[in-house]
Amino acid sequence: MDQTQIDTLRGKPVAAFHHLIDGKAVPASDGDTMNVVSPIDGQVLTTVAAGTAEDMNAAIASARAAFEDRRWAGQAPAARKKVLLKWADLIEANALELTVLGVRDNGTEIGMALKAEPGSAAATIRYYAEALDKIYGEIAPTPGDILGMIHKEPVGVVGAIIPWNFPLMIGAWKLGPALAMGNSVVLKPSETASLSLLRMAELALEAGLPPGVLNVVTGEGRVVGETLGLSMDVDVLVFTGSGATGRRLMEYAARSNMKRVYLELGGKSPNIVFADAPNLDEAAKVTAAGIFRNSGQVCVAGSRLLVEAPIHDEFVAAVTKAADAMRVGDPLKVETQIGAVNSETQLQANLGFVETAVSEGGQIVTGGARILQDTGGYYMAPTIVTGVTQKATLAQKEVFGPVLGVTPFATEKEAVALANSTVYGLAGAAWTANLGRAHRMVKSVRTGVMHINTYGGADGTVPLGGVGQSGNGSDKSLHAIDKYVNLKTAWIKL
Ligand code: TXE
Repeated sequence: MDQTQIDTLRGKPVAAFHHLIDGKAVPASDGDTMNVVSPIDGQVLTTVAAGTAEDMNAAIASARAAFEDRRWAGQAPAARKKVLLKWADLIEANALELTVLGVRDNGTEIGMALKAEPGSAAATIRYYAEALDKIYGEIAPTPGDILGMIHKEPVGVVGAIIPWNFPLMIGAWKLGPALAMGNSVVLKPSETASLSLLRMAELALEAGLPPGVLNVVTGEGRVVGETLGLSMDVDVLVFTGSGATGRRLMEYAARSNMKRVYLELGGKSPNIVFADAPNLDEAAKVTAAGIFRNSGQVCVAGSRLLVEAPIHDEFVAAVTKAADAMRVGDPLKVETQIGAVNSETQLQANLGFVETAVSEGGQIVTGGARILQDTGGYYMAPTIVTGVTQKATLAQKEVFGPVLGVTPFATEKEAVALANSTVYGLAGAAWTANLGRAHRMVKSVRTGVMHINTYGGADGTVPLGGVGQSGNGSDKSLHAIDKYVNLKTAWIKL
């Protein structure tokens, strides 16, 4: 990463963005716009269209028309592959521009953003592009003079609603398999992170994706998101975000056409450290990174540290040292390790969680406060709270901020019971040199993703999904494709 190049890009004014509907940049039907406030300094960066229900319906109609006339689904798989591969190349070629635009919008530190955003989006789109002509139907072993065939068909119009923490990466997790399978998509990015996604969608058109196959509508969730959720013309809804919104999407589906709904929701992921962990220093550093990078705004963040009692004090001291050494600040400086919190609202929510934790008996070991207020931006010190009981709010509710709660345990059985004591089940980790225990933890901790002696793993070849109230269905890997196809049985009399 070259700081001079980054500084040049950050100095550029950002023109107003419109929706992308039917291959064209379109303002809101009533001309309304929303300010985009940069979390770096609290200043207005530009505007996006404040979408109306009418705008969303126009986008859905465009996607429906594109699907019905088969302008994309009807192309040969090799042709679709070529377009998607070109799109991935364009994302890579414009990676720094996309990253700086995205960071100015959402505040993620640039080192992480460059890899996790365009880097991962390009890899994801390429992965599904390469897969698309290797996925086809089956001939069933049906008896006698009748042949049973199973076709895999695109579902139709996919509605995708995504959050602000990693718009390109999470957007690509939905767009890659949906478009590879021949669907049309209407995507609604978050109010507080639309810009880089809109730019990435423009690149899809440049790569040759036919107009109408991918539409992006910006605006309030309660307006355009709700219209998408309630539409009779949307066949599948895919979502990453909060449990409250996920629940609403299920209601919308029930109240409209019973569209399929796939949710990737929050987590309260346990990071369990046993006294026999192979390298406690390494575990401490990875633990700190596993909760504090991107200011804790990571769905799989290891936000609950469960430590075996005899090493509690020593390990907390090591994690505190690692946390205090992380550089918080301007996310567009290459040396920054923790950027800005996405919005003032989120920052206030984070501080509220810390206050509650203290009122419930927790002790702040480090952090706990807003910092760098003179920048006008939204920054929070990495925060560690000890003495968090199993029933405490900090042990039960997702903060989505740089706040780590610590709880000691005495036995493996207790560790598992604590780990499984929330409504969530997204990710978790266990640190141990005992092979049998490692396998037992993978089996007994109720999550979609489990790490042993590490935290995080970004490869697209494995699924990411949760159990319990962390969601259903998975993003990533070939398994994600199932969400975007219908199985159709054909009986042929021979
Ligand atoms: O989420 P929302 P927000 C959690 C995290 C965070 C909290 C709130 O705890 O603090 O959620 O974040 C759209 N119909 N996570 O407010 O509201 C909205 O416009 C249709 C965890 O950003 O769920 C945005 O595009 N759509 C999570 C998207 O939903 C609606 C990542 C997500 O916003 C809608 C994000 C409605 N009625 C938040 N209301 C993770 N674990 O990865 C909102 N939206």
